[in-house]
Amino acid sequence: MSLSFVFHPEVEEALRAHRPVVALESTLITHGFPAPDNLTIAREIEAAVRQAGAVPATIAILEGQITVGLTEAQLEALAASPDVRKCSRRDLPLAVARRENGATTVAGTMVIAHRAGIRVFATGGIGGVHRNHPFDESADLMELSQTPITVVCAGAKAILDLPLTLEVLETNGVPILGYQTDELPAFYSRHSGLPVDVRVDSVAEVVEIIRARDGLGLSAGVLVTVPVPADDEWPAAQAQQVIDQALTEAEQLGITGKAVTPFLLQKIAELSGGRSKQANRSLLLNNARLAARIAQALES
Ligand code: PSU
Ligand code: MN
Repeated sequence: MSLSFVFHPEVEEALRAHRPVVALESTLITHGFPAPDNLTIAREIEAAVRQAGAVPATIAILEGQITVGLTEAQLEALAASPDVRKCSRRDLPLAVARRENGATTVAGTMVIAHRAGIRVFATGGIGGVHRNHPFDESADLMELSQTPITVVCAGAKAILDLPLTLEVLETNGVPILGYQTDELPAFYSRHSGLPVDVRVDSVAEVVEIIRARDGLGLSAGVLVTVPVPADDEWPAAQAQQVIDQALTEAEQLGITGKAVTPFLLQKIAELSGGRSKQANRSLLLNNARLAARIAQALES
């Protein structure tokens, strides 16, 4: 027996009619931003997808029910809920069986979006290999190797070991595209000093690569990395000190496992005095717009 999903009527209709849909994750709402910013930003991301011509489908688990596309009331409830399980692939059956509320990470969102027939997903940053803890490798990287979704992101945060993250993605067979950049963006910052596999300058080029992947019968996702808009960049030189302090505090407090990423995100927000939020919000909206354009081009 396979589990049925609950679809927002607008998402269901768009999928049936082969109109563009963009999947959105929910962990950034529950574990990425504090209330009330989280709700404001979640709404803004959905609006950005719409303005760029696609239907947003925020994915979450509500009292055990896998839900694809949230109503305004569901989004509000999720954003205000203090007790939501952060769901990567391995957490999905736990949240469903126990009738819990769950927020999906990049990996969790990819699993559900793919089964729902959605091909493009916009987020902020993917998880990766943690610095000084090479065995703490986000399940996002494994998921990208096995689920053919196109993930639009701003690279990965410098809280991670970016060179090792690239190595794992290579091993996992995940092509990394730089959208109008030769360099892997580092989330808050436009620069990492590391190369992408290929630079693309248009949506049409992204679509050609997705189609070639499909034509080869490969199962890996495609990672489209987009630098944060220049006006909102938080340059690496300034962010580094805050990032180092957050890492030191996590180490001192003995934070481990799935708590590491949310802890670091919160610490950085606290220490940066709004600077990280400006960059984070800007890159999320930018990624949402590009994802909508890719979804449109794939359906045409
Ligand atoms: N990176 C960010 N913001 C986020 C996350 C990552 O810059 O909100 C979230 C995403 O949902 C991502 C998850 O999939 O954290 C990765 O967690 P972990 O490292 O435990 O796999
Ligand atoms: Mn981890």
